[in-house]
Amino acid sequence: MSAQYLSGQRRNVEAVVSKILVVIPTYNERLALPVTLSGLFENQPEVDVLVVDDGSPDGTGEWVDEQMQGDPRLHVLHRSEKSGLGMAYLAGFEWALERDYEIICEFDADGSHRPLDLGQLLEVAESGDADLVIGSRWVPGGAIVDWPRSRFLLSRGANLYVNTVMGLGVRDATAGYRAYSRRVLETLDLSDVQSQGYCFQIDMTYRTVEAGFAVAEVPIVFVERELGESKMSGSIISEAFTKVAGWGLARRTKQARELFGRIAVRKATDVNGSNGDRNGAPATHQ
Ligand SMILES: Nc1nc2c(ncn2[C@@H]2O[C@H](COP(=O)(O)OP(=O)(O)OP(=O)(O)O)[C@@H](O)[C@H]2O)c(=O)[nH]1
Ligand SMILES: [Mg+2]
Repeated sequence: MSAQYLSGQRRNVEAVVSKILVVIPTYNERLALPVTLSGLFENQPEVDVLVVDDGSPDGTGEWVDEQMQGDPRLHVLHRSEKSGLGMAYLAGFEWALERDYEIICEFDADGSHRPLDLGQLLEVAESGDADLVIGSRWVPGGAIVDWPRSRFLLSRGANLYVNTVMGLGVRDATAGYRAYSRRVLETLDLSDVQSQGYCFQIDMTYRTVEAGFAVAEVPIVFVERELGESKMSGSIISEAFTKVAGWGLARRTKQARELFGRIAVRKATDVNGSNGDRNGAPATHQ
């Protein structure tokens, strides 16, 4: 199913029934995480948060340990070493699926994702109109604040590349602000996902679309981080470039096969249909 653009309303917390987990991967986010967490709980006090920390040398994980004492909504997964955004999210998803969360969100610690936009994503996720809701920078109403031109071009270029090569019909396939319904994560073979950097987001989008789930994009305002350091690197960019080329080839080949298969069946139906008429027997084909 193709993606659609939806502009959600502020969520009516009174009507909430879903159990929601926001997964936040962290590596050296000791400066940014406190601001992010307080913003999140202020805007959506009923959500739970799981921080997946890869042994941050700056003490992010230990800080979460302390905060958890006074707040049952806050949880942490400590992992021994930095092994990429993708692996951190997969560990978080596994943790969520072992519990009774119905909507599982992705959220960056670095201040780029505004907590006040989460209501829109949850509104659409809870409506059941989509199984994956993406907070999109590249649909009408979406925006980016304070990004240097190089980052703007990288994100825009990456999404144009993904759309041209793979044709997923998603404007912001690299976005890391998301809400998945539980059944997406239960259905996909997560043990097969190997992507590390923001390629993980493209990988998950691809699998979600291919599995036939509905994807919606709601506009968000993305803000450049003010605290801490970016983990973007050349290897993260080249991982995405190479993998997208392979996925694009596989997807286009599959689409071509399906198209030729449909044409072949239609031709066989036409031939057998006229035979069937002549013979007075129903047409069959294998
Ligand atoms: N657990 C874990 N978290 C990570 C890892 N790499 C990045 N993160 C977290 O993933 C989120 C996004 O990472 P960023 O460094 O902001 O990377 P980005 O958003 O792709 O790049 P920028 O736009 O430059 O900020 C942040 O919360 C990071 O702390 C990792 O290897 N392990
Ligand atoms: Mg970031």
